[in-house]
Amino acid sequence: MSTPGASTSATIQELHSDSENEDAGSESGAVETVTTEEGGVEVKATKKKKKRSKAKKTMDKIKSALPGGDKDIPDEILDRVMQEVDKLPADQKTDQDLNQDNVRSALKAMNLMRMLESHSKNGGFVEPEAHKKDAGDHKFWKTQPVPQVLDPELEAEGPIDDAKTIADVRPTPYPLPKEFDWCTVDVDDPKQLQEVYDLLSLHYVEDKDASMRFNYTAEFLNWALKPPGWVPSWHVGIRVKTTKKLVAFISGIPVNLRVKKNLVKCSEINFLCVHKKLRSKRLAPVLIKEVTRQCNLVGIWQAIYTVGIVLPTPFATSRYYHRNLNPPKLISIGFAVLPRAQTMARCIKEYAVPTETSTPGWRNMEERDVAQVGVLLRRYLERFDVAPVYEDDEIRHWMLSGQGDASNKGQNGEGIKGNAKQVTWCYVVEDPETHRITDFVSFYSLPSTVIKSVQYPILNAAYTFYYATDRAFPASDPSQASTSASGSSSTEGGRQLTFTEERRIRDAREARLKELMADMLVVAQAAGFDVFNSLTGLDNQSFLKELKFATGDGSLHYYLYNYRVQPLSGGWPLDRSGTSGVGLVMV
Ligand code: MYA
Repeated sequence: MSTPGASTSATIQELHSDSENEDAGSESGAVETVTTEEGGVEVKATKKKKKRSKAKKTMDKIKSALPGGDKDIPDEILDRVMQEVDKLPADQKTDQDLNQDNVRSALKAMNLMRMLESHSKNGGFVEPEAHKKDAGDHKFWKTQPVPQVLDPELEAEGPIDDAKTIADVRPTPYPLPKEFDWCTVDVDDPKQLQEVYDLLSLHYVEDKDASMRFNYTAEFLNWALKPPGWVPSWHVGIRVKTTKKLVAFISGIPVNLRVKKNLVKCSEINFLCVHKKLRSKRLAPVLIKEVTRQCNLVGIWQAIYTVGIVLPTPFATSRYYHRNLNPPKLISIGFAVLPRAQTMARCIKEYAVPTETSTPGWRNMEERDVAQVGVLLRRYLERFDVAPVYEDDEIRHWMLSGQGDASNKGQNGEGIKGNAKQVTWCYVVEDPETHRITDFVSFYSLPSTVIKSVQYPILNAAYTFYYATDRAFPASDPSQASTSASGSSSTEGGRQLTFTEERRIRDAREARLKELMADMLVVAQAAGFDVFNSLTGLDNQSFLKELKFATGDGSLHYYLYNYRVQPLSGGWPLDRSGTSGVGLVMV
């Protein structure tokens, strides 16, 4: 999930709203509680290997050598560390663990560990008022195969539960209170898709003060819920028995996720929503268990999901950033604040972007680009610890199928200029001489309802999606980069890169990303978006500051179900590496 919006002065996070203002139909107050623990999966303790991995030993040594610990990781320190690494005998230098990105990611992950440790001790992490529970207080989550606490010594990465077969799966749905029925929502049926839209548009994620709520459009949902290989039974709904009204929903879609070196077949869980009048009745746990059962029934035992709140236990945390593209509107709706010392005219000037893109070879992505974009993106995402592995048909789906109806251009939705029903905007950079695709960028459109504004009922927000540039790859000649045999960013022809070489690549990648993202802002503003939102995952840190993204207060936490992995960097706190361990974007 994403976040509906935030002023740079107000906290963005998910809200368990008490609001009474939405229509609940006849089901209001009709339920007692749902029994939640039946069929709960027992958590198996993971056996820790006694032997510590080579990487861990290296990190421990580096960490203990750092003056003042690893809280801030200045380049000078990394320089020193990497210079020492460069001096090592050749056989040790080829160790994959000893490159700058790995050293930095490990040090940053230690930061996350510290923050989460402090959360569980004093409830002080990110959203203290909403999350006072210790792991043991999570009546539902403590029964699930998720890490209950952060284990800084974790070495046995992998599935948590013992392996099961489909025969072990409960054959019948979990019981619901007698007023409700399960349903599979057929999102191919426009009427049922509209029902999901209606539920989410009134009851899905809001910001902290309930001033904004996501408004995922029907075309967005149609795109997000039906990637190649989608499983109809993973679109789980709850209806009121008498009226058939849809009052709760959860969805899964398939994704091949690479977690470090392992390929994990997962479901990506999203759009969990319970009608406001049915909150706090333990329907969420039963929805989660039912979608888990549906996944298990087709042999899927792991899942990935993102949530704005802290549950047991995130493996990474990213922060939201916001680039103002329409100061008068954002200030009017309270999303941004006009600094006391600034006039509106100056603010508009401050956030103005050029009217034309400047990258030579920049053009819309088309069907003929799918294969090249696939090669480029797959290789780019290999640089992250956790990332999807998309086949070409998935690239085609995520990048092109969301582009709407190109034969019907004009005003799309609330003033967005684009194709009718356009959800994604995707661009490639084609080398004018070789015609090779050297870069690709994309963003998606996710409006929010501005609940309290009459003048501006909709906030048009663009969100950074996937991108890739061949400047991230090691090659003496960048134009050769994407034909290089090596898939790793830290080796060239099997040779470990020196720190200087790594830094040269990092600088080239950052410079290129700034150019590309600057052009994304140009097309987003020209299309009429009010704000461009970005998380700190992927390499987004590289461009946020320079392109005038402001820090939001919302965080997004990444979770794996039935899979343990060491905590890793979600790109926050920002540092000069410009990168993170998270190569996944969940819409
Ligand atoms: S994140 C978006 C979530 N949606 C919203 O925020 C929309 C607005 N809010 C609501 O609709 C409700 O407040 C929801 C909770 C439905 C969120 N993820 O029924 P309850 C736990 C996981 O009385 P309600 C997204 O879509 C809570 O800690 N658990 O609460 C990804 C407590 O458990 P415990 C959550 O407020 C979803 C229990 O539920 C969340 O009426 C990933 C209380 O239940 C949350 N966002 O309803 C789901 N919020 O006592 C996990 C609360 O233990 C997928 N809770 O603390 C896991 C993988 C499954 C597939 C596996 C396949 C192998």
